[in-house]
Amino acid sequence: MSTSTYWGPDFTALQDTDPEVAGYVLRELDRQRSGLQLIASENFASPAVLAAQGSVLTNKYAEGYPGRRYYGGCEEAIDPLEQLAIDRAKALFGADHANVQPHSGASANIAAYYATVRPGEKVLAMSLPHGGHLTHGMPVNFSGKWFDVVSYGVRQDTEVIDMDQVRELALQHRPKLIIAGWSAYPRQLDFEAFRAIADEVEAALLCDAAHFIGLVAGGVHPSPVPYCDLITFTTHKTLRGPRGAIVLANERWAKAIDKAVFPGTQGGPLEHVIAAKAVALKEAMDPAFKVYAQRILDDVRALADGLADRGYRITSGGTDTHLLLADVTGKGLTGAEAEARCDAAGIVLNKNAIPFDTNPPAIASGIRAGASCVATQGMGPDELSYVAGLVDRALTGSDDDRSAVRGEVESLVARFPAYPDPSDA
Ligand code: DSN
Repeated sequence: MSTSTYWGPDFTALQDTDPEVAGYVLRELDRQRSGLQLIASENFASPAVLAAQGSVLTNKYAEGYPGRRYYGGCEEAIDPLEQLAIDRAKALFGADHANVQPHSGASANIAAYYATVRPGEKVLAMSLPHGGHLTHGMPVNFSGKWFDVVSYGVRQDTEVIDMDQVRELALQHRPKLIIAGWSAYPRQLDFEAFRAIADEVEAALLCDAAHFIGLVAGGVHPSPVPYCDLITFTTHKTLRGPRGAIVLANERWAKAIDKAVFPGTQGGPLEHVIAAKAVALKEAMDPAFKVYAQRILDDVRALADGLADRGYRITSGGTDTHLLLADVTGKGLTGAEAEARCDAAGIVLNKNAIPFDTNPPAIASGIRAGASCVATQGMGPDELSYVAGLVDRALTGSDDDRSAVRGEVESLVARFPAYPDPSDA
């Protein structure tokens, strides 16, 4: 094995070869460092994760699975590396089986559909306007076009999923696949109840755990693994890894999901990303990750309380995940206006539909905010209580107020830097 410390990626080479691209990388780094990142689906992957992803592993084709490849040259490093990622995923989540090849959450869900249903068959999933994902049956997505999707939602009075409605719809429509999972919902799911309903109608049960899987890894959220046939999740949200996804399966669905990922819906796996997933899984196995996961919950609750104290309606009355949805209409704003005002103050979050929203999705009546990034930076509940005040001033103040808030945001993030420069230490 080479003893050289030179291993390929070289930022100076990038600057020499393509200063424009290098410039955009630095601009984005600067943007991530100088603002408050509250987008619930984002996080800051560690330098170790970034290094694995930016490695020479990108050069290798490896269609197939460890020990069963369609290309030579995989035995030395690629096979044991992918197996390591698989073993870590199984160990971390106590799963029978893991497939670490999906390129994204949507790809993982496509594979899950491919394994469980045929075009035209019935699927029961959460409605997008109530917090579901576009791959859960949105009419302009493959899921809505190719499958007969029936949607369940939240109750209007509680804004919590109505499990009686889920059961009634399942009994009425007899879906082949039921999806438990969401993109914008602040509460935990009742996996046991979903399992009972799936068993009653003999449906496969998929959990789309993309948002909350890091909380599961950190032991602060119930695990879907004992109850669900398939669990898809992205690796870059609360799990804090690279962009990409993993599917877990029970023994019954293991072969079907492997065939569905490759050759069913993907070609060559991205082994550099799989390496970065392996690093993230190792980081999530460290006891420090449990502390991190708890900090996310403490932080988002402080933010929710701070906003509620200032007159914002937090949907469902609070949160027990890493995100909150706040109705901003009580302040005379739409979600789009709120997003733009926060942006002007250096606070990055997104407009979001709230349940039973009367505004169209591109306008929306709410904002979604998550604490994964700020918790990675080491901010705690005290800082998030302060952030609630900054958000309120950004939303309700003047342009001058937003400039002042931007200055305070810069001071705050300077105390909790993302990607601190080791040479500054
Ligand atoms: N688009 C992601 C989110 O922001 O929730 C989910 O894929």
